[in-house]
Amino acid sequence: MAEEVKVFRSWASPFPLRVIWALRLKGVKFDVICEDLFNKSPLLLQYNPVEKKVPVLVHNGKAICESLVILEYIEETWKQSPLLPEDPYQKANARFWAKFSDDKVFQSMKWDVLLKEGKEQEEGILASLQNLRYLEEELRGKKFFGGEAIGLADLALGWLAYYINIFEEVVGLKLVDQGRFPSLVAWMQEFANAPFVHGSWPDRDKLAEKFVAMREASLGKETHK
Ligand SMILES: N[C@@H](CCC(=O)N[C@@H](CS)C(=O)NCC(=O)O)C(=O)O
Repeated sequence: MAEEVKVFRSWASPFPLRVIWALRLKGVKFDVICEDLFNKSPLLLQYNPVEKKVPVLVHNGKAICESLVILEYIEETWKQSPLLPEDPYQKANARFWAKFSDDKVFQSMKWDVLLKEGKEQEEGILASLQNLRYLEEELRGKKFFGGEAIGLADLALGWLAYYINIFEEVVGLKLVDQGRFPSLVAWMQEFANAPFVHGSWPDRDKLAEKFVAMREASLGKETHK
C-alpha cells in the first residue's frame, strides 16, 4: 500500500519549509495542504489541537507537530540521506544549533528587529548581530553546519538564506554582509543553491508586503498602548 505523507503548511511560514526540504532531500513523496491561518481547516485543528499551528506532518494517519520534532521523525523513519551524524557529540551539536535558530536567531530578528522600533529594536539589532556572530564562528572553515553535507542544523537555519534579506529590506538596515559574515554569506548561497531548495521559497514581494503589514500593525498597536 502506498504511504500517506502530507505536510500542512501556510504560504508564508518558514517552519514548514524545513519539513518540505527534509522530505525532498530524502526523496520521500508527499502532498502539501496549504492552510489559511486566519481560517484554519478542521483537519489542521484535528491534527494539531494543542498548538493549532503549521507545520504538521501526517504519516499514515498519524500527526506529528513542531518542525524540529518532525525533522527528527523524518530522520528516524526514512534512513536515506541522513540529516544527523552517527557520533553522539556531533549529533548533540547539530540539535543545539537547530534550537538556537528558534530560541535566539528567529526570536531576536522577527520579534525585536522586524516588529519593534527605537530602543527595543536597537537592542534587538545588537542581539541579532551577536547571534549571527555565533553562527559565523560555528561555520568558519565548513561548508555547512553539518560539515560537507547539509544536515539538521542547516535545515533548521535554512530560512535565514531567504528571509533575512526581506527582513532587512522591510526594516531598512543591513545585518548580514560579506565583510562581517563571509562564512554565513557563503553558506546562505550554498544552501539556496541546493536542488531540494529550488522553487520552494514563497513569493518575495508578497512576503515583503506581509512583513510590512505585520510591522505596521505591531508598531501601531504599541504606540496606542
Ligand atoms: N515552533 C513551531 C512554530 C510554528 C509556527 O509558529 N507556525 C506559525 C506560522 S509561522 C503558525 O502556524 N501560526 C498560527 C497561529 O499561531 O495561530 C515549529 O517549529 O513548528
